[in-house]
Amino acid sequence: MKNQVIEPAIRHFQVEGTPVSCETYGCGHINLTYMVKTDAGKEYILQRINKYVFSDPKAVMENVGAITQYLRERVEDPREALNFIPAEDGVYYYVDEAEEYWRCYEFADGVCLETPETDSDFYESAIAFGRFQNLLSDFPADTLHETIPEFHNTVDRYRIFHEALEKDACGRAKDIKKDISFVLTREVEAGTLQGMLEKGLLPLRVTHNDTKLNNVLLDKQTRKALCVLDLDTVMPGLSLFDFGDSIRFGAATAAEDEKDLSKMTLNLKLFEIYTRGFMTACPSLTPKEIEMLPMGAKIITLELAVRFLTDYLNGDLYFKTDYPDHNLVRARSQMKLVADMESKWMQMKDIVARVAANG
Ligand code: ADP
Ligand code: GN1
Ligand code: MG
Repeated sequence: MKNQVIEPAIRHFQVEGTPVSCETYGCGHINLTYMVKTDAGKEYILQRINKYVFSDPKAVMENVGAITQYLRERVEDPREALNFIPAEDGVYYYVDEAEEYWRCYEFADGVCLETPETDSDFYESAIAFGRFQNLLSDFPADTLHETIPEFHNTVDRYRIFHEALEKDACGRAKDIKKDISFVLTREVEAGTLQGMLEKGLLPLRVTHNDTKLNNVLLDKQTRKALCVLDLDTVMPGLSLFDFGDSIRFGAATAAEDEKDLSKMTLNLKLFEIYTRGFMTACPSLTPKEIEMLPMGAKIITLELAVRFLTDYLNGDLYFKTDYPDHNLVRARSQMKLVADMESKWMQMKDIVARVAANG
């Protein structure tokens, strides 16, 4: 969408040239994102950080700054790391009069997809996220702020869901009884990975935590993995959720907000392709992690259903929505995907075992 106004915040960053256009950009659900062009022929991404989601934007920027610097020292091609533009005072964010936090990156010129156009695209996204996690395996995890506490603690996500259900702020619960029942009947299973983490059966790693296909860029010419975006939730977490979230989004046969549920299934071929890519790029996965990969995909999908449903009950405060029941539509598509994974469970397990054995 064209934005006639050039966001004044851009003037506080050390960009090359004078901004000549500013348009909303991308399909992210959280931050307000603009693409800015200047008369010097340069392109930038300008973002207003969502303060409802990130209560401490300064901590977010400290994490993102430390991670990009760490990556920059280790990648072969400088295009593999994001490039933040400093504000006037040299820090990587600017706070406006309304106490809103802004940041600016160089526009990374690559292919950003909502659905894979080819099998190879999806394989490359697995390489990007797997490599990202592998590169961060020695990052000092204790220096990272927890930008969203208990982000992928599924047990805690259910606790928050129960609170929203009890409160029923918009009187919506009465019309979604079947949906509520779907997630509640799976509540015990949903805690499996959190339980294993607490028992020390799964390692805590530095993970991306938001591994949607549209958070990765492919090289325009070669279509190879180029750069991982959206580093706001890089925190200690489970590799299984990084794997699973990519499957949830990219190996599904329909968009996250598809209304026709018959279209929403798991594409097993894409599941296999991603599994192969992720295991190749991330060779340090333990046998237990590998065994639990299908569970990572199922639980994160269920977690998203719970998060979308919670936000629907709360009156759509967290995720950007385009129409009144957008979050409910999203929740239902995720539930359909969970049901489809359940029906393909043995095949998912067989695929993982086969890839682990043969590569
Ligand atoms: P959100 O948290 O709202 O998802 P993102 O940081 O993922 O915000 O940005 C939203 C979208 O903007 C991305 O999906 C991508 O399309 C685009 N984008 C973000 N940063 C860059 C960048 N540095 N270069 C090119 N495109 C970007
Ligand atoms: C949000 O920011 P974005 O659009 O990449 C969300 C993810 C969800 C995703 C669902 C910080 O991701 O956790 O999985 O929407 N990010 C945050 O599409 O909550
Ligand atoms: Mg994003």
